[in-house]
Amino acid sequence: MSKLGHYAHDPAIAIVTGACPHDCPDTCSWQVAVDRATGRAVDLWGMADHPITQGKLCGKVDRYLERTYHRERLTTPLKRIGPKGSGQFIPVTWEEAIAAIAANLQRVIAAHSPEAVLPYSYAGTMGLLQGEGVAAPFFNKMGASRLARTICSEAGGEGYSYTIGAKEGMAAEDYAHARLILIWGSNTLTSNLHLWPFIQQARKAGGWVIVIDPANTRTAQAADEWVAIRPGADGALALAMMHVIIGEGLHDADYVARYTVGFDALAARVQEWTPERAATITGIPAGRIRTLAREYATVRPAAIRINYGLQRHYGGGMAVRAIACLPALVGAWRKQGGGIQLSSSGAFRRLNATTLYHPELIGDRNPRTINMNRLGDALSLAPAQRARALYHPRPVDPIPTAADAGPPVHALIVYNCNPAAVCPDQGAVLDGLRRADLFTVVLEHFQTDTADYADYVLPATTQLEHWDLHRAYGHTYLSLNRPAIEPLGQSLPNSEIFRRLAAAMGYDEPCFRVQDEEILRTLVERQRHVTYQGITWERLLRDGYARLNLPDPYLPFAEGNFPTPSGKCEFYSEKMARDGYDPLPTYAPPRWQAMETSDERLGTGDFSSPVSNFSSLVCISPPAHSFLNSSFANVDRFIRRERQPVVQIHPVDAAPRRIGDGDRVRVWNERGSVLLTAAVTEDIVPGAVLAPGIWWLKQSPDGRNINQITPQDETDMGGSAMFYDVQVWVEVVTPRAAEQPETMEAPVLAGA
Ligand SMILES: Nc1nc2c(c(=O)[nH]1)N[C@H]1C(S)=C(S)[C@@H](COP(=O)(O)OP(=O)(O)OC[C@H]3O[C@@H](n4cnc5c(=O)[nH]c(N)nc54)[C@H](O)[C@@H]3O)O[C@H]1N2
Ligand SMILES: Nc1nc2c(c(=O)[nH]1)N[C@H]1C(S)=C(S)[C@@H](COP(=O)(O)OP(=O)(O)OC[C@H]3O[C@@H](n4cnc5c(=O)[nH]c(N)nc54)[C@H](O)[C@@H]3O)O[C@H]1N2
Ligand SMILES: [Mo]
Repeated sequence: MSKLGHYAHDPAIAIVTGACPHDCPDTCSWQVAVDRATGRAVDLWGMADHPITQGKLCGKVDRYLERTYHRERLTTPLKRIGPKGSGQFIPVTWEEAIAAIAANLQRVIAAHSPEAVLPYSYAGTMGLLQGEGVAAPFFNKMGASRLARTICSEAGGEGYSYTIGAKEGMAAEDYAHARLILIWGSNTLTSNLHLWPFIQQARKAGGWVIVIDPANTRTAQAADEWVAIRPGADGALALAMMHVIIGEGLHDADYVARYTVGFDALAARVQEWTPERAATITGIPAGRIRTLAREYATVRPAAIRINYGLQRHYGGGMAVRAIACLPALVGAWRKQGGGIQLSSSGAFRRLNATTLYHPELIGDRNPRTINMNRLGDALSLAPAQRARALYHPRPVDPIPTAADAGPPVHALIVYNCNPAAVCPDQGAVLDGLRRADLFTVVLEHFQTDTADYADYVLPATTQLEHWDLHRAYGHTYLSLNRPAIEPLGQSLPNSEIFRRLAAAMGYDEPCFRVQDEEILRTLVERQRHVTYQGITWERLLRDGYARLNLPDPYLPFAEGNFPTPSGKCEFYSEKMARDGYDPLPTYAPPRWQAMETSDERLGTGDFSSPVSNFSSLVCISPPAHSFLNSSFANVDRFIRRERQPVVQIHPVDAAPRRIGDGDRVRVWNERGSVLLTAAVTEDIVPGAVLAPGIWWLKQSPDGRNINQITPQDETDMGGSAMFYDVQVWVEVVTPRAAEQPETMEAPVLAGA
C-alpha cells in the first residue's frame, strides 16, 4: 500500500503537502505524516500523483526527518564567546540577539556606509520566500552591497541564452520520447534522479543513452555507453560534431533556413574543427567523434541533457553555447523527444516578483555588486584585492581598479549558504572570516564551519516548519510548501528573522509587516503573465503543485520562436559581439590545459599523451551521491555511506607517483592543500583526479576540504566559479599499510 493510503485512514495522523527545498533540478513534492497528538512528523514521502516526483524521493530527502530532528539542530540564538572559528558560543534570547545585531549594523553603516554590509546567500533553500523573500527588501532598504549569485550556473546560463535566448528547453517528461539521449556533463542518477525514469522509458522503447563525462559515474555505468572526455574539452567536441554534420550534409537545411541565423559563418568556422583535431583535445578517438555526430544527426528524435558540470571550467560558457547550437542544426526541436535541456528555470521567468523583492527600496542609490565567488577577495582590507571582487562578467565591462573598491566589508550576513565549505579559495575565505573587525551573523540549521566564525548564530526553521513557494530548474511545476510542524525550539523562518531585524533597524515599510502566508498568496494572485494563468492560491493549497500554463506537449522551438534578439537560434550572435565575445562558437580552453602546455607544447595543439605531464593533474570535485553540496554532510547515515573524503586517480597517474589504493594523499597547489584517501580506479580519465564534495571541514582529517585548492578566478561568461578547472599535484603522505585502521570514525549522531 502507498504511504498515503496507509496513513489516510488513520485519525491520529494529519497529512501535510510540501516541497523539497534543496538545490536540485527535481524540486519534488512531498507529503508529511504528522502525529496529531504530539505534533511530531513521523513519516515523509514523495507525492505519488506529481508527474515528476512520481511518489519517490532521493536517498537524502527520504531521510529529511533525520535532518530536521537531528540532535545538533540549532534551537536558540547563540553568541560567540571564544575566538573566531573555535565554535564556542552561549545561548542568548532573541531580543538580545536582534538588538545587538541591529546595533552593530547601525554602527557599521554610520562609520563606513551601507555598502560595508554584505549579504551572502545561495540556495540552502530554493524557496522564493525563505530565499530572498524578505532578505531582499531588507538589504534593498539598507542599501547594502549587492551579491552576484554566480557560484553555480552563470557561465552555462549565459552561453545557453546567447544561443537559445533563455534557459528554456525540452520538458523532462519528453526525454521518454527520445531515441538517442546524450547526457553531457551531468550525473543524472546522483543529481537529477527524477529524470531517470523518463530516460528508462526511452530505453525500453529502443532508445540509446550515451554519457559524455570524464568520470565513469553511476549514470555512465547505468547507460549504454560512456564516452570519456577530458575535463573542459566539450566545446571542441561540439565543434567537431558540427564539422561532421555540416560537412556530410546531415543538417536539417529547412529548419536551419527558417529558424536560425549565421549558418554560413558557422559552416566556415567549423571547417577547421576536424575530428582529428578535436581528438587531440578531448581524448575521444576521431572515429568515435565522427560516428557520434552521424548518430546524433540521423537518429530522431535526439535529446541532449546538459547540466552544470561541464561549465565549471574557464571556457564553460562558450562550451555550453556551442553545444546549444546542435539541436537547431539537426532540427531536433521539431519533434517531441528532441532538443536540449540545461535548465527549465527560464519557463518561470515571467514571474513578477516585485511584490516580494521591492527593488524600489534601493531608491537612487547604486550599491556595488560583489561576485560571490570572490568572497576571499571581498573580505580583504587591501583595496586592490577587494576591487577584484567587483562583478564585471563580460569582456566589455571595465576591469575595476583599487579606486573603485569601495569600503571594506565590516558586516557579513550569511543565510542559506555555507561559504567556509563551498566557496573557492578556502584559505582566503577563512582569512576573511577570521578578521577581528568583521561582524558576522549566520542564519542556520546547524553549527556549520561558517557558523563557527559568526558573532551571532540565529536558528532557522527547516522546510517542515515554514511556508514557501518553489519554482524548479528541471521541470515546469510550481509547488507550494505548507508547514507541517511547529518550529523546533526557538527557531524562526528566515523571513521572520529579517522582519525582526527590519523592525529593530527602524524600517517601517508595510512590506516588513506582512506575514508569510499572505506574502505568498499575494505573490500568486498578482501574476498576470499567461504562463501563470489558472494557477490560483486555492489550487496550490489543494494540490500542492501546478504545472505552468504551457502548451502540452511542450515543444518550445518546433517552429522557431526563440527568445533571442533575432527570434531565431543564433549560431552567430550580435549580442555576443557587443559584449566582447567571439560571435561564433569557438573553443575556449580550460586554464589547466593552458598551463599544462605552457612548456614546449605551447601552441602546438598537441595534448595527445594521456599523461602528458607527470607533475600536475586537473582536479574536478562534483557532488558525492549522499550529500547535497555541504548539506546532509553532517548526517550520520550519509557520512557512513560516503565513508571518508576520497580522490579518484587513474592507475597510469597513480603508478609513477607510487600511489596505492587507500593511501592517504595530499592534493595541493599554490593556494592550499587537503588530505584525502586515494581511490585508484579507471573510472576517471587519465590526467584528471576527482574528489567528491562537499565535506565539512570539521568532518575532514585535516580540517580542510577540496575548496582549499579551487581558484577565485572567473569563467569566460557570467563570472562563474572554476571549481573543475584546477591544476593540482598529488603525493602520498601515508601509505595505506602504515595507516591506523579507519581513523575517520563517523561521529555518533542522533537520528530521527
Ligand atoms: N546528490 C546531489 N544532487 C545534487 C547536488 C549535490 O550536491 N548532490 N547538487 C545540486 C546542484 S547545486 C547542482 S548545480 C546540480 C548539478 O548537477 P550536474 O551538473 O548534473 O552535476 P553533477 O552531478 O555534479 O554532474 C556533473 C558531472 O559533470 C562531470 N564533469 C566535470 N567536468 C566535466 C567536463 O568538463 N565535461 C563533461 N562532459 N563533464 C564534466 C562530472 O564528472 C560529473 O559527473 O545538482 C544538484 N543535485
Ligand atoms: N569544490 C566544489 N565546490 C562547490 C561545488 C562543487 O561542485 N565543487 N558546487 C557549487 C555549487 S553548484 C553550489 S550551488 C554551491 C552550493 O553552496 P550552498 O548554497 O552554500 O549549499 P550548501 O552547502 O548546501 O549550504 C546551504 C546551507 O544553507 C542552510 N539552509 C538550508 N535551508 C535553510 C533555511 O531555510 N534557512 C537558513 N538560514 N539556512 C538554511 C543549510 O543548513 C546549509 O548549511 O556550492 C558550490 N561549491
Ligand atoms: Mo549548484
